[in-house]
Amino acid sequence: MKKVLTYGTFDLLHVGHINLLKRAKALGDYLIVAVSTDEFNAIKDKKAYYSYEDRKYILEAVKYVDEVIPEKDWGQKVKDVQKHDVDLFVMGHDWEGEFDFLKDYCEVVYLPRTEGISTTKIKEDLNTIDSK
Ligand code: C2G
Repeated sequence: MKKVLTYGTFDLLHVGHINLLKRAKALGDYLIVAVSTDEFNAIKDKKAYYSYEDRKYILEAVKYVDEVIPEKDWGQKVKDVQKHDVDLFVMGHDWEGEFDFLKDYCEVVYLPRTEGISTTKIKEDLNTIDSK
């Protein structure tokens, strides 16, 4: 069984996230998603609309996702790959090269991002609607 691992905040789940998860799952048999905790988001200087618990619950309902674990810090990836016996690490290409150190432990693939959508854009567009 080929195990795939990816990380992210996955706030306000949108087609860009789904496209990433769909393609990541297609590269293996079992997809683990490490979702940033609210505390780690603060370190990433991100304020998610949904709590960690809600973002985890939503992702667990996505058919491409087999398991959701917490992402608590930048330094856990090697341990996660080893603990979960991961064969392939996948991220969007906005992270190209950032996680190449994992190549000593598993395959590393960066996939093209989905253009025209992001959680930030959703928030900005909604704010614009409200102000009309
Ligand atoms: N993504 C994408 N296309 C978009 C938006 C996001 O492919 N239009 C991908 C990102 O490249 C990432 C994943 O969806 O692989 C999750 O995106 P975010 O929730 O923004 O994750 P991020 O804040 O980049 O956190 O340790 C890694 C970090 O936790 C990554």
